[in-house]
Amino acid sequence: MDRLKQVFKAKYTVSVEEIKHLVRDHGTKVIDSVQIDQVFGGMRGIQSMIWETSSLDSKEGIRFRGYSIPELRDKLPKINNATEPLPEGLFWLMMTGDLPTDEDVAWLSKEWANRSTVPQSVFKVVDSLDPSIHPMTQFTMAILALQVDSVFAHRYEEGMSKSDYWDVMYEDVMNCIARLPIISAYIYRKNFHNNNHIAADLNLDWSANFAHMLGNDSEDFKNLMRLYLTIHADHEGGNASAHTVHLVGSTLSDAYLSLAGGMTALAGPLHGLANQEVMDWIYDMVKDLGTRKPTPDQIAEYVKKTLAQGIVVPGYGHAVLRTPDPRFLAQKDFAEKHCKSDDLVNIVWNVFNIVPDILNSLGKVKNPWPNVDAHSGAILEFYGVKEHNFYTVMFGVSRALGVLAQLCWDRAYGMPLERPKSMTTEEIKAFIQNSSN
Ligand code: CMX
Repeated sequence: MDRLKQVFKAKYTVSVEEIKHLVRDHGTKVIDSVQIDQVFGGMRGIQSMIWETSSLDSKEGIRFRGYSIPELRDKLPKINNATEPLPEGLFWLMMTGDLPTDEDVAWLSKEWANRSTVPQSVFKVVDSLDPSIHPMTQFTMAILALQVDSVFAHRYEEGMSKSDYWDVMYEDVMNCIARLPIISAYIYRKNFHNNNHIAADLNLDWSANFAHMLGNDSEDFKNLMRLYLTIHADHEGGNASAHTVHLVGSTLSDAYLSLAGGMTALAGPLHGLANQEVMDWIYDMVKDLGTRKPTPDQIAEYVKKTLAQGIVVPGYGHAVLRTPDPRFLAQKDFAEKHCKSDDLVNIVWNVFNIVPDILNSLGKVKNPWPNVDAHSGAILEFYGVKEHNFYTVMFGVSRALGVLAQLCWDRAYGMPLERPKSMTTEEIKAFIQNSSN
C-alpha cells in the first residue's frame, strides 16, 4: 500500500467510526428547514450533503480543510524552486486533512508521473474528433475513453466486496489525475498547434509538466500553473460540477464516468465556461471601443450596453460568495508581480473597479463582485495560451483534484445512492393550502 493510501486509510477509519456514532446519537436533529423559494430557486443554501475536502463561507471564501487560499500559498510545500505551492500538496491535504511535507509532495509528483501512461485508444478517440467540437467536449470524451482502464469497473465485474470499493476508487482517482494534464495538453496541441505534440517530461512536477506540454517552459508560467491548478481545485460540494461528480458517483459509477459528468456541468457558461466568456466579452469590448486601453467611462458604457442586451456580465456574481473571490485576488496578486503593464490585465482590473457599482445599482444582483473566472484568461493570454475555448479545460484539470479526492471519501464512507425528493407545483400549492388551514 503506497504512503498516501496508508494515511488515507488510517484517517477514514477514524472518521467512519465517528460518523456512525454521530448519526446514531443525533440523526433526528434538524439542520435546516427548506423554504418554497429554495425549492424553486435552485436549492440555494440547503445544507444537505457531506463534503470533507473544502468549505465555502459567503464572506470569507473557500477554505480547504480549514486553510484559506492566502494560508495555502504560505503553508503548502513549494519544491523544485517553485514560488507557488504545488497542487500535489493540496491534494494530499484534501485526502488526509494534514499539511504534507516536502517529501510527501515529491513522492506524489513521482507517483503521478509513474501512473501517467495514457492508453493509445484514448489518443485515437481525440484524433477522431472534428476540430469544430469544443475542447471541453473533447476533454470530456477523452475522460470517458480513459475509463477503459478503470480498476473499479474491472474488479466490480469480477465481483468484489463493498469493503474494497474505497481501495479501487483510490487507484482510479490517482491514475485519472496523473493522466489529465497529458490528455488536455494533447487536445490543446492537436487543435491549436497543428498536432505538434510535446512529450511529457516526467521529471517535472504535475503542473510544471502541464506547462511544458502546453508549450511554455518559463519558470513564471510553471508557477502560474501551480497556482492556477491549486486555486480551482475545489469549492465545496454544492457547485454544479462537484455536485454532479458526487451524484453520478453515488450510483457506483467509477471515477472516470463521474468526472466526465462533472465536466459537462463545468462546461456551462454560468459555471466554468465563464472564463472563456470573460475573454470573449473583453475582446468584443476592445473591438467595439476600438482600443486596448479603454477609459473607465468607456468600460462603464460598455457594461451598461451588455446589461441592456439582457446579457450577464461574465466573471461577476456568485451563488454563494458575497465578497470578491479570494481566487480572483490570488490571481490579481500574481499578475501584479508578473504582468502589471499588460493591456488585458489592466482591463480586468478596471472592470473590477467599475462593474460592482453598476451591478449593485440593478438592485437584484446578490453578489456584485468578481469570481475566479474574471481574471484567469488575461494572465493565460499573457503567457501565450490565447485560445479562449481551451480555458475551461484547464479549470477542469484542476477541479478534478477536489472532486476526486471527495469521491475517495464518498467510497470510504460508503455513501448511499443520492436520491432527493422532488415535488410538483400542484403538490406545493396543496401544501400551502393545507398549512394555511
Ligand atoms: N450580470 C448581470 N446580471 C447578473 C449577474 C451578472 N454578472 N449575476 C447575477 N445577475 C442577475 C441574475 O441573472 C438574476 O437576474 P434575474 O432575476 O433577472 O434572473 C439576478 O441577478 C439574481 O441573481 P443572483 O441571485 O445574484 O445570482 P445566482 O445565484 O442566480 O447566479 C451566477 C449566480 C454565477 C450564475 C450569476 O451571478 C451569473 O450569471 N454570473 C455570470 C456568469 C459567471 O461568471 N459564472 C461563473 C461563476 C463561477 C463559477 O462557477 O465558475
